[in-house]
Amino acid sequence: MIRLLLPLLLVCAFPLHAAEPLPVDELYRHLCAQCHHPERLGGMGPALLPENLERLSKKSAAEVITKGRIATQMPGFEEKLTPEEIQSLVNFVYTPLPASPSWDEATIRESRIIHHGNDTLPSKPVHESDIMNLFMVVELGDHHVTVLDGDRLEPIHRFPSRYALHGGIKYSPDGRFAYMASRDGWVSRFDLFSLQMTAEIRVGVNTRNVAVSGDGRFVMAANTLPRNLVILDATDLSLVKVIPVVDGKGGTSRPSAVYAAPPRHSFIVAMKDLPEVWEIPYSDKARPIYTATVHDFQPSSGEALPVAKGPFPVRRILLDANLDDFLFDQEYHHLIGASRNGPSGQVVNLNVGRKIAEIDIAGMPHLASGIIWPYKETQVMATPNLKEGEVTVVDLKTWKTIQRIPTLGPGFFMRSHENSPYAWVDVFSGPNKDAVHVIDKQSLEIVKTVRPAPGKTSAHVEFTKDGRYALLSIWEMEGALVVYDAKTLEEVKRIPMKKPSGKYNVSNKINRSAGTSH
Ligand code: DHE
Repeated sequence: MIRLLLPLLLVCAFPLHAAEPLPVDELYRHLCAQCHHPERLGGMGPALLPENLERLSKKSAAEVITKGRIATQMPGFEEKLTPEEIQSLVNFVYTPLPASPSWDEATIRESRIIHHGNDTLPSKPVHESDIMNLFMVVELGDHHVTVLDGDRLEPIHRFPSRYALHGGIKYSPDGRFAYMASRDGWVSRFDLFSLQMTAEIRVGVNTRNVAVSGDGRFVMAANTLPRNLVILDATDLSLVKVIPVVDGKGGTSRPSAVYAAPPRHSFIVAMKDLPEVWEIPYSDKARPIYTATVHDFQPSSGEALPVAKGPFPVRRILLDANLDDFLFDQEYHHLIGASRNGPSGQVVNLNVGRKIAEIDIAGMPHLASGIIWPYKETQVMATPNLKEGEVTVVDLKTWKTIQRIPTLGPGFFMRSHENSPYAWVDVFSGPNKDAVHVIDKQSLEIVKTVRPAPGKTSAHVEFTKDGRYALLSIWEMEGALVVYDAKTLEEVKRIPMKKPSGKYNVSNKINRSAGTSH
């Protein structure tokens, strides 16, 4: 109780508009440090560092300090602070720390919270819903997650999440447990049988995303602060290993993201600041794949280094360029990546450990959102573009760009399903942010553009398990999920939500549907 009341007690104890303006670090120490940590590394409240606040404008930060944040312990300070003091606090929290903060193994271990031990969990679901057709929907507006039944298209549960979840929610291979990461380093494990959080751990100060191994034994988190990879035991989130991201020559890097590559029995990590891709096997079954004979590569300057020894050995694949964004072909033989500002994309054959082709996808493709489908005699990959109004379609046999589909503006997310003839892509920014295009996967043409809430951002589609319905977010505080019949493209219903962002269907995720993110 005291913990919950603390922010209010601190505000009450602070004098109304002090006669002498206090220096900003004093203001911070009196009003913020208790919840946000004396070094701004986060505590009950989120970390207040530029890296963690990237998604919050300074104007919105000033509003939060002034009015508080609904449904959290953050009080408003408008009666205590002048607008100038509020602005000085905003500037303070957007100033980088003089030295990179440390978040060592002991700190990680100490942060772990067991909410419900595995021995207390039920052996059957406490609800009637089909686990395989559940969605977890992230509601960024008030930092909650809704569990939605994809058959009845109704929410069955809603719970508070850590501040600012980012990246897809990942599931254990049987679909029972969900793993989610917040931008400020919390990894949480949620049980879809009992609908409760089982464990949480803070793995770093700023985290990019998490991946779950194909055998369900490990979770890997990619951290940008500190720059490392953290391996957790998936059953209780206990710490297994920390791997610093270093190149042996004094270079370090932020990981772009980590993904599991289940057919390879490994995790794959690309780097933002080093021209390298790392493959980290989580099982002894992984090794033979590296030596498989592959005939489709040409020599490049890249060179695969020998696999290091020890648990979770790191195999470093050297490239010509850093990769900000990437995805895999369905077999996980190839990684398709690009630098956000690079002139083209590159294809890395993971078996031989080399770049084998360049592809013409200039203009900031958002490859993490790329999807794949069969097309004529081949397979194609299609990606939205963060800078240009274009969906780029690439043949996965020849690595040639076969179509550029003009859209009404830059797009963020793209989705389809094996049972749907259509791919959906949003127009995330610009004057047409309310538009979502529906593309025919064979003619490669836009066949319909929906605008479910004129003037409001509409983005991120995901399908039900059978591909019958497509669920789309109205990305607004008083937003909604809009459910479309995926065949007729007509609206079926709306479910009110607080700024819903990503939604993740258990079956599509664990079966690695070619139409969704993995
Ligand atoms: Fe994301 C996924 C990177 C900004 C919402 N985003 C991802 C992934 C990466 C990534 C690498 C895949 C990780 C995974 O799913 O495990 N995102 C980046 C960026 O580099 C970028 C442009 C800048 C940044 O600040 O990190 C960025 N992302 C955003 C946003 O501004 C969005 C719209 C709102 C937010 O939450 O911050 C946003 N990103 C998302 C969502 C996913 C995501 C909803 C999961 C998509 C999915 O369907 O899997």
